[in-house]
Amino acid sequence: MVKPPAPRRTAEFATLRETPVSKTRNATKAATALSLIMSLTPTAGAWSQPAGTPAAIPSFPTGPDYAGVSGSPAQNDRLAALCGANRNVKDGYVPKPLLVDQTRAAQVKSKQAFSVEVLASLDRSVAMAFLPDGSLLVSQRAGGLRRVSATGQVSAPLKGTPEISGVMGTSNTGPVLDRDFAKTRILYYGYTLAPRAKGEPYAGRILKARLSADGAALEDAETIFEQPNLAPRRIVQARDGTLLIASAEVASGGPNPQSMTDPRGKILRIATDGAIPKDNPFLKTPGANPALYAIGFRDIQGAALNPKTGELWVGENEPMGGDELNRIKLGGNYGFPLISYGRENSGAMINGGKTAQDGLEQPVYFWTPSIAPSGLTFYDGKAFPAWKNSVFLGAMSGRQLVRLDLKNGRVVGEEKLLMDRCKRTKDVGQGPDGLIYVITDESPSEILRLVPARK
Ligand SMILES: [Ca+2]
Repeated sequence: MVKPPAPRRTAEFATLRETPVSKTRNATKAATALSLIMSLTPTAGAWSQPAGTPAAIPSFPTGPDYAGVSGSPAQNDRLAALCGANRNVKDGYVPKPLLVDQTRAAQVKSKQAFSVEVLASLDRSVAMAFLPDGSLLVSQRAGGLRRVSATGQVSAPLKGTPEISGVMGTSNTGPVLDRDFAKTRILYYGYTLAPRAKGEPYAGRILKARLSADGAALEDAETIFEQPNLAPRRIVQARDGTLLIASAEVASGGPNPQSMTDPRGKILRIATDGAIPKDNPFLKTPGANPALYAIGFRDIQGAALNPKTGELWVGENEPMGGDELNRIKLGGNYGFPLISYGRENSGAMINGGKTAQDGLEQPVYFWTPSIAPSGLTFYDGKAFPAWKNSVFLGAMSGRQLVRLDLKNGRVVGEEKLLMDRCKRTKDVGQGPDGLIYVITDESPSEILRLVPARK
């Protein structure tokens, strides 16, 4: 068995490459958080791989039940002819859910007629924010930000954005506008930095900056938070103003998501100046990283607040199958890699195929085989009445936009949209106009706008 690496010591902070934006007036706060972490016991909560001989990689008969990706075998045959085969659909592994409504909800076809406009095409992009003037601010996978006007004009890259380096393909979050953006023009942006030398870890940073009056540059940029092995995928501002940061695990089967020190496979919570909130859930846990908010994730690539409750919901990629929709509780442990409805990328079972354990949170919903969920949003607009209160998720390998019907916080129906376009989808959001915007995960990316069909 692979022995998990010893938890990283935070002295690695000192070796990080500096970029211009890191010369911050807030360096003191980051240093305070750093020294706090450095004083902690690094082994607390570390997860150990179960002892024993590695099991053989099991095989599962392929198909014909691949409803988890495409909706039905007939649908899949049609899509295979149109888009090419989907590598996930023939996986025959179908784990038994703990709760009956946790997977493969009834496939629905809503009566909502709509058309799709291609608003713009631009270099491969990650995520978007909606600016008050009706334009979009979009982050690019290779780094940088561009504005896209309401009529689809794409700006030059914004000045003042940091250099970034990828971790598992995605190296940055979308820009996230502060709730007072209309007054302050403040936004947040997370990204990873390459290791400075071989053998050293990458680091993740959260940047706070002001969008210039003409929208062409980031100004007054400051690093408010930084940790080694932080891989920020999404940032959401909670109702109380704090920032919730989803950070990915890179290894297929863990082990870092159960570590109480390492930021991999976690949701972290910080104040908008980078300080640690006094009510973070693990402050009294000996040795714990004080920024931790919830633990036990693989790779969250979508996150949004439920507009009715203010709770954070996330979409999570497991290695092979078992992708999850989760509703986040303060201090919750979401189980990876102790429990999972998926398997490692090699096909090996994760922790013997265990899918449930007392004290570990179950997903609201999961997909086996994988759809690779990305951006997530709740819809509460007026443009699509039939979709009110739905959850939308982009899907990368699933090449679709998923819409889920919720009832009392449970999934009661699943609709697969945009499949005929054969595109990976990376982000989905609701514009201030109530329309739905989608970024495809392609080179180039398209920005799609869903518009109700005229009667
Ligand atoms: Ca989980």
